[in-house]
Amino acid sequence: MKYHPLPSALFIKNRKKFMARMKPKSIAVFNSNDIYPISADSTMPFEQHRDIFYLSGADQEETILLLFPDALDLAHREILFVRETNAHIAVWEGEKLSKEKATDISGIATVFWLSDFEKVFFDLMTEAETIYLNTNEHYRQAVVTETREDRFIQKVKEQYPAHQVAKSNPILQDIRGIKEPEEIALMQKACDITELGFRRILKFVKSGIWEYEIEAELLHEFVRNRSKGFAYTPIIASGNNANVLHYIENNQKCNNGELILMDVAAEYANYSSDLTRTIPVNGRFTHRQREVYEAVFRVKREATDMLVPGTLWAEYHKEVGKIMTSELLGLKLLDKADIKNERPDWPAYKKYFMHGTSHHIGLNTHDYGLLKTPMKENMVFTVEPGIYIPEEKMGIRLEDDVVIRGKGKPLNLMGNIPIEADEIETLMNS
Ligand SMILES: [Mn+2]
Repeated sequence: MKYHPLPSALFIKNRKKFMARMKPKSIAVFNSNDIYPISADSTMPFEQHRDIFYLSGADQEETILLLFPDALDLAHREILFVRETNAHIAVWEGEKLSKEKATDISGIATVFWLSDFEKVFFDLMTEAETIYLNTNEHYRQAVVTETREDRFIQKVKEQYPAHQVAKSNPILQDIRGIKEPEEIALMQKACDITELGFRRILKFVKSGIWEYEIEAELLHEFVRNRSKGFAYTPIIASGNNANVLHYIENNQKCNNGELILMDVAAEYANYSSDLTRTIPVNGRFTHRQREVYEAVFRVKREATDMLVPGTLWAEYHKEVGKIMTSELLGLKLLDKADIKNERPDWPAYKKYFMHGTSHHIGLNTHDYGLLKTPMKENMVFTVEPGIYIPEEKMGIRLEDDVVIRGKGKPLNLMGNIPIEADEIETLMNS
């Protein structure tokens, strides 16, 4: 791990919150992700499952967390199972978690080797009535591969048919949606690393540069600041490429007079940041580019102000739609007839702004978090309006990450990252 050690107090708090929501006499189990194969003996870099990480801080493959708040033996209320290391593994793969280290990281006193799991689990299941299974219920999930968690669920259902089952995911969606101060500090760190990358880019971009050269500069800056790299696949889209919302080829030349839309951000300690900036290739916005830029920026500021406790996500999106509609009228992209004839299920503004304005962010870029109940303090959201005009070969999106506060406007974790058109121009020309 490149990141500095994290406070185990965070994971202790997180488990306490989860266990407070469990039914009497119930066990919850959380599995690590698999290491995914490419082919032959090569594998994808390991990415820990965010739920076991959130509850234990264990960032190692094959780790299992078991929670059993009503266990008769106090030592069995929280157990971490880790892969047993040996001299051979130490030589080939390096240091793995020892039992002591696993306790340090997680704050869990009882650590067993993974090979003891079946025996211990069977014994504890005889004391339990309910088993919590961790299915993926994220609103955007589309998983076709079988995860380690899926295999565990199958096995439990076959081997323990008399137990009741319960769902971990709704509890996690709720508690992970509201961030602890330690988590906000880690997200701030991710945003600060992103800022370093963006400032580097402002000095680097000029006519004739290639999109992948920008990607390389960012990765360099992220990794040298202890990030694993991009929090999500970077979008570096010059000119008309910005009108492909998930453009990730990043293989085109940036031409004089075009804009570059960059949806690029660093992770830190598995926490995401999510930034979008749109800058002129040659360091100067044209009159029209600036006009559209200012419109997006105004929508972003007004949307941000609405992110306060009590706001409903769906209503918020409707309000942002209204603000965007008036900006598009101002830009002469829509006229009154377009508004009069719009369909309630597909308002006219969606022709130029077809995606959502905000999503939860945290351990996942599109994070867990309740969306149908009023917003609460310490939820963290992106704010990312955009205007996409294929007929003008231009797309502009601006995005920051903000924390909802108890009173007043949200805290912008990206408040130091240049966004004013004048400041962008000054920095690009200095
Ligand atoms: Mn986003």
